[in-house]
Amino acid sequence: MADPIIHGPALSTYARSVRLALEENGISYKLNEVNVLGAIPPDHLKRQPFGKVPAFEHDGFALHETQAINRYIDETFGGKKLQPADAKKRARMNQIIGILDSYGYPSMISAVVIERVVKPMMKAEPDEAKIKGAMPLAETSLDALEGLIGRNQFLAGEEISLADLHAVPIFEYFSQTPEGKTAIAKRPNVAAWWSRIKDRPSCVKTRPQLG
Ligand SMILES: N[C@@H](CCC(=O)N[C@@H](CS)C(=O)NCC(=O)O)C(=O)O
Repeated sequence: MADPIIHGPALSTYARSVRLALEENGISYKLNEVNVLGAIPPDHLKRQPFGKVPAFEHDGFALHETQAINRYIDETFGGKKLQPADAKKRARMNQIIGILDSYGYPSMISAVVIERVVKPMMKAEPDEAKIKGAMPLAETSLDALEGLIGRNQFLAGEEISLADLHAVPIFEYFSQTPEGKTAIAKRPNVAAWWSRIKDRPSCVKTRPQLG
């Protein structure tokens, strides 16, 4: 069986979630560093018609959308299960992934991290109004996670799951902003989860180097 291929840059949060799913199971893979910051390469649009990363390939099977890719990885490769067998726990994991996709990523990454971290790296001024406008949604997302994690070790229970792997790349960048540092520190369950998970071997191995 050939190694799976992830098409996407190492800096991408969503590509990192897929890499984390493979790393957690010790599965080797090839990373094809597609650059999506400028014009999207036409061959990438054939893999991902929305011009996003990642796209994934395994044994001639092509797939995009991180949720679908990570469930495929979990259901195809042997090893540690990253989705709870219990239906209620699995629903909780999927709820958290939905929160991250719909509210967490758009506020914490698309607004706060892009303005506070990425734009200054490109010598551009951050849009303070955009950051301020996004924080209420980021805070609500963190409140939801704070309640759901409760006293669990991981976001969706006592075992690591795809919910954690969806969240780690978002927290990695958000925690580097002053707004993110403060917002995480205000929520003890989320703060404890982040400090427990951030230096896990799969996280260290895939940690992006900014700047
Ligand atoms: N629904 C997609 C979203 C992927 C996504 O938004 N990826 C970001 C990078 S982390 C991207 O491609 N951004 C480039 C852009 O929006 O132009 C998925 O789940 O894979």
